This record gives sequence, structure tokens and C-alpha cells, in this order.
Amino acid sequence: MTHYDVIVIGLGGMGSAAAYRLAQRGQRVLGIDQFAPVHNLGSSHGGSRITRQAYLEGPDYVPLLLRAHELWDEVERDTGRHLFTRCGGLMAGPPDSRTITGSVLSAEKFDIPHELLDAAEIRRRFPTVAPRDDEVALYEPGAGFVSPEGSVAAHLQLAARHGAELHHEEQVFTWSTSESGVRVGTTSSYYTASRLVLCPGAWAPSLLADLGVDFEVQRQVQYWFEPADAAPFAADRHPVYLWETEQGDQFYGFPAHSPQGVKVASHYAGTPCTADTIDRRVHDDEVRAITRLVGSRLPKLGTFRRAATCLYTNTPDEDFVIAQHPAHPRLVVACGFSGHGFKFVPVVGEIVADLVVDGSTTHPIALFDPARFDPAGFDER
Ligand code: PYC
Repeated sequence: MTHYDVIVIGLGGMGSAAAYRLAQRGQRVLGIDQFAPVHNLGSSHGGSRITRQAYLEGPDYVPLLLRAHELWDEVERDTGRHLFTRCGGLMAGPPDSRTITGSVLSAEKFDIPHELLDAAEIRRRFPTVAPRDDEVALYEPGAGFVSPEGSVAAHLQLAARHGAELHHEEQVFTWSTSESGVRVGTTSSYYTASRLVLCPGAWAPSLLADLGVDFEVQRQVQYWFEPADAAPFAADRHPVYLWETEQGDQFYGFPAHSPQGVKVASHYAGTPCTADTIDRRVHDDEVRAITRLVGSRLPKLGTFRRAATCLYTNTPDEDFVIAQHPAHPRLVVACGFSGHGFKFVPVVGEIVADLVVDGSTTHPIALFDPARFDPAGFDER
């Protein structure tokens, strides 16, 4: 039986990046995923994910985003794939909303280039967008979107180039760790390694039941519309946007970037589900609701064309979990990305490689420690 330095379970966005960075650092890597490469059953599909650095979720994330944007460029260079479209980003809402105050806080603290726009200026610059008179926006010219499918394909390509062995359509049914190593059982075989990385996406509740994090997996829907006039939605004229309404709804969208049309979605309309039992149908009342919500600010969005479901894996505070597992020192986990993680993919790969190879990282990841959910502390279990 081949013994590996590290086995990576889950080769979606995060796992593919982890497999690459580990292989790049000379580790003998086995990556395992239950599906064929670049599938649409997890959280790494749909053609686009927003990336931005004036991070409304908190300034602690910004150093990671500064590095992530460097690494997106590096992965593009190393693979020749176009992954990152810098079309600018509009964070819009009432002046006292978290979307505005949080974005401004991060932008000012880290000197992220940005402009504050009032409603008239938003309308003047972006004729597809119709803010209320009392809404404002932070415009970030360096924001844009990345391709989730392109990212997975690029990282798998780089992992293989650096010697990683990648097994697809092989399901893990058991893993264990001991003082001497780790053991993984799949539908095909058993494997051993010195270390284990789990990037389980929406399968976190079953694969990481003893982590002490109360994950909520949510069914989300991405929708595509076809505007009567597509020209003003082109990526050289239209930003990505994240909009908070005065009712606290948050929706987001993209310029036209595929023949499928213009993609929009709601950030908070998810419903609890499991990764294996999610309802993949999209219902008429959902289409009516998103048409009403996004149409209230983008009245020229046009005709609904198609929709696809997707999965969020939320932690209770919506901050990620990236750490050595407190009960299994040989295991590193990266999960709970709570619907806003994809933009971090390349830096998460780097952090996981640091934790596995060096046992620590210089990246600021205290925010992601799962011990925050255990007031008693893991030592007292
Ligand atoms: O991180 O920008 C983001 C985002 C928007 C909606 C979901 N995530």
C-alpha cells in the first residue's frame, strides 16, 4: 500500500488549492473527491464568485484578500487560464447599513482604492442601476469576479503538475487518526498518510461531526436573466454588486459573463438542507421573489432564463474554520465558508500547506479557530 505524506479529502475550491500548494512544497499528496472534476453538486460552480477587498465582513479578512488577489494573478500566469475579471464592485445600501459601514471601515484601514458615490452618481455611472434617493455605494475599482470552475480546474492542473495523485469519483466512508498516522477508507481502497486535510464543503456536518461547530448547510439558488439590451451589462461597463436593502435583504450580481445571461442571487434566502438531500428543483415563487427583489434596483434585468441550486455551509458567526483539528493533531480542516469564501481559495491553499508542513502559518487566522464555539475550551472535553 502506498503511504502518502498527506491525503486531501474534497477537491472543490479549497481542496484543489490545498492539494496544489502541498504538492508544490514537495509533499507526496493524494487528493480524493467523490465526484468527477469540476462538478455542479457542491459550492464551486455557477460561473462566477465576487471578489473584493474593502471587506464589509471585517478588516481582519483584508490581509488575506490582499494575498489572495496576488495569488489569483499567479495561478493565472502559471496555467494560462483567465480566472479573475476586474470589472469593479459596487457595495450599495443605506448609509448606515453594514454593507456601507463595514466596507468603508476596511477600505480606510487598509487604503483600498475606493470612492463613495451618492444615488445620483451611481445612476450616472451605471445606467442599469436604480438606487433609492437615500442609498449610497462604495465603489471599489479593483473588485470583480473569479471563475469557480476555472479555479478548480487550474488548481487541479497545478497539483498534478507537481506530482499529486488525484482520485475522482471515489467516496470516503471513513477516516481515522492515531499517534503514528492517518487512515482513510474509500469505496475503492484504504490509504495511509502522515497527515490529513479535510475540505469537505457541505459534507462537513457528517465528516467533521466531532469538530464542535454547529454547521448549517443551506440550499441557495443562482439565477440568470437576459436583458433586452445586453450592452450596458458587459463586463467592461458593469460592476459586480452587493446590495443591502433597508429591510436587511442582501442580493448580489454580476455583469454578463457567459452566454447564459446575467447572474443574480440572494445572499440570505437560503433554506436548511443537507448536501445529499437538497431539493435541486427551482420553484416559480422563488423566481418571482428574486425578480421582484433584484428588479427593484436593476429594472432592466430582463427575462428569467434559468436557475441552478448551490450549497452554503454556514458557521454560527459566518466566519470560516481553518485550523488544526483540536482533537486530531494530524488533521487540518478548512470549512464553513458561509457563502463568502470562494475569493479566498488560493490563500486558503497556502494556509493549509503552512499548517500541514510547518505546523503554523504567518497568515492571520485567529478568527477561524473552531475553539471560539466551545466556551469550555477543547482541553476540558
Ligand atoms: O462574498 O461577495 C461575496 C458574496 C456575495 C454573495 C455571496 N457572497
